[in-house]
Amino acid sequence: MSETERTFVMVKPDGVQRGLIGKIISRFEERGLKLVGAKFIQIDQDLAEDHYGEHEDKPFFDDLVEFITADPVMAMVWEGQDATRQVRSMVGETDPAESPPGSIRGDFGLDLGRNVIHASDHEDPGANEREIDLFFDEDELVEWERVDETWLY
Ligand code: RTP
Ligand code: MG
Repeated sequence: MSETERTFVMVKPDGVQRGLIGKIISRFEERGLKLVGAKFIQIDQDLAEDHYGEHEDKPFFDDLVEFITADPVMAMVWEGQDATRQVRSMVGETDPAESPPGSIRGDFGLDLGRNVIHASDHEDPGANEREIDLFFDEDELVEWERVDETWLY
């Protein structure tokens, strides 16, 4: 059995404005992942620049920061077996046009710059923990047991 881990997920401002928070949360719940942290916030400039720091030299960086700070986001931590990889496979590719139907970006997105959701990169070791630390204090994360866990694992 793979390791249980936590991953960081965020419904971006376009997903919030389009009323997709509930649908997106339902997908992760139904998959069997466990919500252990959530906050509805508006990201400020500093947090945006930290979060997307890996892209600071890219031509799209300023637009990306402007977009992610423009309106509220729903920031969450989800826990489960191999959660980072599982969530990324549910999210799809960076470009919705390359994302298969059935994935979140493939079902809800059309445009690269309006791709509805962020999730920690499973190919970047430690990205999940780094992003969780950036957005959440330890005491904002809740340890609990889902009643169906015995039947998931
Ligand atoms: P995210 O970090 O937002 O979850 O997206 P991702 O891992 O799939 O993609 P990443 O490479 O980390 O890029 C971050 C966001 O920047 C925008 N982007 N624009 N114009 C471009 O070529 C370009 N490339 C990336 C996308 O909105 C992407 O989600
Ligand atoms: Mg990324």
